Amino acid sequence: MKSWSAPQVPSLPRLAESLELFDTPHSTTLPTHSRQGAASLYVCGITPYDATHLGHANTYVQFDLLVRYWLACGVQVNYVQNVTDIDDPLLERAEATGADWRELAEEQTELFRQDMAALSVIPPNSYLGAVEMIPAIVEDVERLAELGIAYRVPAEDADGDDYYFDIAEAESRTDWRLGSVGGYDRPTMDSLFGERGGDPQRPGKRDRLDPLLWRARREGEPEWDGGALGRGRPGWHIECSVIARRHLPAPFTVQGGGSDLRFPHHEFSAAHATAADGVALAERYMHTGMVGLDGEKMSKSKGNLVLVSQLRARGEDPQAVRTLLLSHHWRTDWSYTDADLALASGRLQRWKQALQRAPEQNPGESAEEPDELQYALMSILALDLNAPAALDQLDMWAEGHLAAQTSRARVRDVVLALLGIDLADGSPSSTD
Ligand code: 5CA
Ligand code: ZN
Repeated sequence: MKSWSAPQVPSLPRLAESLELFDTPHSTTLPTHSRQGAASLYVCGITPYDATHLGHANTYVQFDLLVRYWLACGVQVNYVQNVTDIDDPLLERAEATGADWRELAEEQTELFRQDMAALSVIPPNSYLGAVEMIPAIVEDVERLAELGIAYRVPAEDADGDDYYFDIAEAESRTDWRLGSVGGYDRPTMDSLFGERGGDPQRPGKRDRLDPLLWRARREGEPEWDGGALGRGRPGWHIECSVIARRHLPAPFTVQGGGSDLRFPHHEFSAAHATAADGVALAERYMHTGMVGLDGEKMSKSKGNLVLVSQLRARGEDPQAVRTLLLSHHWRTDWSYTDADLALASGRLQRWKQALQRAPEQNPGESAEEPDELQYALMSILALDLNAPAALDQLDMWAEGHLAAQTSRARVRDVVLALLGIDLADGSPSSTD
């Protein structure tokens, strides 16, 4: 599937990689290395039944910082993202609005691409829809069934059987344990499963948390050839498990998404991978904080949304939106207010004005040597991608306390490459 247009990313003098990231399974910050100069990242993409809200935008902008940090260290990044272009919420929304589910998905995915491009998010190297990956998903579910880690559950309203993942069997045969990725205890998982797309009450399951792998054909639902499984459509966790492993070397460096994906989604994507291949899915699992509105998590199902496309339509500068997002640490939950966006916008203007005052030339500057600002920003980002502290450094620079001699062009390149914020772009203050 086509992704979106890449923003300009200036190349900077290289600095050695020394990254530490907070890893959900270990519940602590751990050194995270590329392997032979290559890092691999999978971030769970959108379910395209509604437009990109600030919560989604925050997740992708925060992972964009990781990509930018690696690139600045000369690491080769292989980034994969999916689009859940077939799943219950998409079909339910299409049904409720009388739309064709494919058109709804394509329309919303296109809007997402535009929002990501406007926010200067570097596109993934591979952008893949669940639908185009169904043959590979079928292969994996067939394999799990052959291994005896998937089992059939008869469905009254279908011709064939549904397939479920057997948690107990996977635990007895692999290193994976329920809770080992998301870090939740059983009572918490019991209470989250139903809220997050699971079907704990489904009769015939061996464990009420066993997740769906393949849903047999139902009247009125889209269906695909499932080989030995019979016609139907894929479950959710197997989608990301397969897309990631078909396009990245497992275990890949980082699996990412919002904290709502700690359980069940990332728990079971990892479990499916270990059960199918005997290899862990990823080395690190990063979960971004939830963005809310009026004290509640922003979600398509609740409808309390601030859409990126609406902010753009009302003339807000996407760079100010990006500044607002980066003023929060990637792991923090926070709530949107218009007042905070206005503050971010003012901050951006002050940086743009400071850029105009920066010296045109710095005789001491070399193309191979990082300057003081790049050192400062990269050492802060190396410690768990602390964007708010990086923005504080920019405030210090704008007030003349840091890297005052760094040339205008170098400051622009450093800030643009590392933070994706263009201080020379269409600045009203640059003309006054
Ligand atoms: N398609 C699946 C992942 S495979 C999905 O969760 N889609 S989504 O459209 O609901 O969310 C897209 C991404 O945004 C996910 O990584 C999700 O964790 C993240 N996300 C969703 N809501 C929020 C929020 N309120 N704040 C921050 N991130 C969010
Ligand atoms: Zn996913």
